[in-house]
Amino acid sequence: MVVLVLSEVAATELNLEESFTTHAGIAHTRWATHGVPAPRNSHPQTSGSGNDFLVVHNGVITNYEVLKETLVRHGFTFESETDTEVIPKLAKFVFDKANEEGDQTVAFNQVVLEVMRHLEGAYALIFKSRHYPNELIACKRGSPLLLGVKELNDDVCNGSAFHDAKFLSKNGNPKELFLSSDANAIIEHTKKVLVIEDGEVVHLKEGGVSILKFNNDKGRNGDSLSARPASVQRALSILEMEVEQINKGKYKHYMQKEIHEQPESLTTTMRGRLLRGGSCKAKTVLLGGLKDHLKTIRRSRRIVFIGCGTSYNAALAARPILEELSGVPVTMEIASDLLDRQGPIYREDTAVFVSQSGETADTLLALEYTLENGALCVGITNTVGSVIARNTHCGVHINAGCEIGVASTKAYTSQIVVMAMLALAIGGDTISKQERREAIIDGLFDLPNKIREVLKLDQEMKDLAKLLIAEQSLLVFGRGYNYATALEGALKVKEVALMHSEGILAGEMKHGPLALVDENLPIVVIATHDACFRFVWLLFGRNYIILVHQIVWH
Ligand code: UD2
Ligand code: MG
Repeated sequence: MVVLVLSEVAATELNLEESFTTHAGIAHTRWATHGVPAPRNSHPQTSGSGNDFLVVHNGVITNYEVLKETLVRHGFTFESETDTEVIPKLAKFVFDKANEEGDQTVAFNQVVLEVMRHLEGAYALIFKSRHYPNELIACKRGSPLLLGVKELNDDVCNGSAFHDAKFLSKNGNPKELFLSSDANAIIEHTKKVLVIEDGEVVHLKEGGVSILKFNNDKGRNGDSLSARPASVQRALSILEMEVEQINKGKYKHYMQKEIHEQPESLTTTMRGRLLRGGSCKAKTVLLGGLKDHLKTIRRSRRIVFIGCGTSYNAALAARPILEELSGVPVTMEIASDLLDRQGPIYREDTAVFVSQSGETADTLLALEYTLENGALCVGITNTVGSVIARNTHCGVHINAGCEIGVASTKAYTSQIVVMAMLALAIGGDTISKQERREAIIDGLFDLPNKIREVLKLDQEMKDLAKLLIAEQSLLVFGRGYNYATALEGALKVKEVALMHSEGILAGEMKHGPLALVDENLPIVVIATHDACFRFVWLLFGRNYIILVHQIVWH
């Protein structure tokens, strides 16, 4: 939806010839979340004419209306419809106030600390100011932020900590520093990164880095300009991804590439965790991140899956197998709905948080809520170092490799496989279920090959899509294991094809949705040869398209 306001573009009069002597710059590619896509709503946002402070922002400021009112009362005029614009204006307000009070020495990071004290919502921010040339400040709460460091001497950065400018300039090597919300933007420059944590303020100055930790309580009690936030020591970590991973290769879109990566991504997800043959005769599962917690999980009163969208659907797909093998009741929660209801969570519960990015805002809020209620919190994420991975008591990284396509594909199947392995691990080694467990393990080992077979249907799928492209609406039916596939399939059609689509539990067909059905409405039925096949066949017979999707266990 690129409705750029052309007159506004023309009026910006960018001088592409002009050069600057600054060594620090900021930029942003952001979907407009407030206001139309137009230069005035794009980032950086400014404090006003003169550009005293400039800010790029990833996230959403929830109290911007109140802040805006206050700033307007102090004489600021707003030009954009963004939530972000309050931030640079607040920075200018803080800076001017400190200067009026005679504090000529107010440091850039102190201005930002004071600004942060007033912001609510989720954000990763980078600040630039003409009062502090060649300096940048970055800070975050809720949204992800990484610092990449290039060209450090290897023996200096390996596992060692740094906390001030002196450390970085010690080896005398030239270096480049990158700040980004996403590892994909940094990886082509460096693999050495520092994952910035909530409340931290990163100050880049004269080629050095210092990190301060914003102390909430201190801030609340009074003026953080005079409070002394603590300096933080952090170790660099190494990104486990390759530049090739973010190239499209022979594929037209990242999403297509990621769909075709599933045999490999699933193999990586299971590697070292699902074991059979070799020195280990028995077929078994080993989840390093959970082994110390399995006893607690087995003894819990119930297991609650918490997620949103695709991650919720993945949990729904895994629920039957978890119920079957663990004998523990399993309930499902959509993260935002759990919070809206303030649904009961008990100390005896095990809550499993599912999120590809490990940063999903609703899931994160539900995690905070669940931690407060004392349940054991387990994470299932694709991103090492993400907030959910760090804040859960334990968990499993799905190791699906980075996912660039906005609509999740390979992460979905890897999440299901991790949850199937979770079910096997919780189920333990009861003799009565041994045969069933081994069949599931064999099925999982075979899964990458099955997916290779399914992917050969690429052309048939394209032909089918052509048949459906002009339709207004599409129903997707499934029951049993295939219910989740129906929901996820319909979600993908909405997200990617922008067509109305509903995933429906086939058993519910006669209780309402049937009214929609006439000879024109296209219906996709997901029917595998499992215990539910007979019902589906009886219901739909040969009159409808039947896609036999031999994927997971049956
Ligand atoms: C770990 C290493 C892997 C390899 C392997 C060798 C990491 C990230 N993984 O994999 O590189 O050395 O051991 O056996 O170093 N966790 C959470 N919440 C989450 C996800 C994970 O708390 O949402 C914890 C988990 O409990 C564990 C740690 O993070 O303590 C690593 O989890 P993992 O799934 O990567 O563990 P594992 O043993 O497969
Ligand atoms: Mg997503």
